Amino acid sequence: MKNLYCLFAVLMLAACGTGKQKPMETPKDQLVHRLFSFAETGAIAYGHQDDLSYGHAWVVTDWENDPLERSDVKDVTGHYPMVLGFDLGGIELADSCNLDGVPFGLMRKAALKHIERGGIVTFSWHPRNPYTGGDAWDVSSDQVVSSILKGGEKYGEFMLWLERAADFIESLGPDTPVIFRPWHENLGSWFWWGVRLCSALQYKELYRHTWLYFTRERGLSNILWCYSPNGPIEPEEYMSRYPGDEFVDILGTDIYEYVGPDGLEEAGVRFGTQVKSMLTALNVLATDHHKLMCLSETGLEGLPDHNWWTDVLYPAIKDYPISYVLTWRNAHDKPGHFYAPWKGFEGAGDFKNFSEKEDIVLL
Ligand code: BMA
Repeated sequence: MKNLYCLFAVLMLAACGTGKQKPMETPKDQLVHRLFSFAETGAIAYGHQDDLSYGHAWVVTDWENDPLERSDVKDVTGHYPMVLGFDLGGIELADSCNLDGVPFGLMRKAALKHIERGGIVTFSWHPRNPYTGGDAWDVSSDQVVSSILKGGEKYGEFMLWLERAADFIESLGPDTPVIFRPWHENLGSWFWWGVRLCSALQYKELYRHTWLYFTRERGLSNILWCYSPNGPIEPEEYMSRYPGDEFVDILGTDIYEYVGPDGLEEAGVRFGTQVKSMLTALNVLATDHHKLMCLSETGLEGLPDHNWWTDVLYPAIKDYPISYVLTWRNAHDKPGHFYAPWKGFEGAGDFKNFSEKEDIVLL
């Protein structure tokens, strides 16, 4: 009898204990908390697009046997970028390589390896134009978005495109949290989902439809959704096509530096002002909506300013709680199209100095 009482007491304690325990953190929660902890401690993770698949003058060819240890960022700083970006453009037609020639097999392997090393992975998507058959930049028709929404003539075809993109993310495994950033730079008009190509309602519908399919129909709960219009823009404009709090985890923005006729120095000053004003606005929005924030894409093509990292980028971002900043790709087949230094590049030292700032986090 005594033993039975003991057993009862033990079971009760165990039950109470379980009741008090917090619900288990999902892999998505863990990544959300990790990104918040960067922001809360004033740290900013550094990211680079396509970093493990090619660099300024090299490309992985035999990806199945390659250890994927090469990185322009690592060649210069000794560290991999903390965030690795990839683009799914091409997955919609079941291509074997993406629009920039990265095999999807390599992408999957690199993403998993990077996460295993402790890194974070983000996906953008430049899908073709489902209405005209052109590419993501084909803005010849403003009927594209309406044609793929429910009731539209391309709805069925587009569902297959979503299915293929979801299949790829699903293939990473349910415990692999990733950031997905579809329908980006939507307040410009250079992509078929841009501001002059569809109504605000249609855009929101497109984003929500994508979210609903991935999350509800496919059960992909490992995704952090990033909304990333092009900047700089006013906060009201930023929110004019915001899909809604339920569908977004990270408020991002893409802002590049462009050199105009007034020269490099002015371009840097202009870029700094734009980034600061955009991040000031995003900070208010992110606080109000309880969201993370990031500079989802940025850079100065070809880095003609050899002190860009410490003179321009760092002062522009250092005072804002962005979880990460990602610079665009170093194309191996277009010598001037690079956004991170590589070994031998004259301005590499400044990037190393940037990477060694105590609030900049690499892997
Ligand atoms: C652009 C350029 C293109 C590329 C596209 C998608 O900014 O880098 O060469 O195809 O992004 O990655």
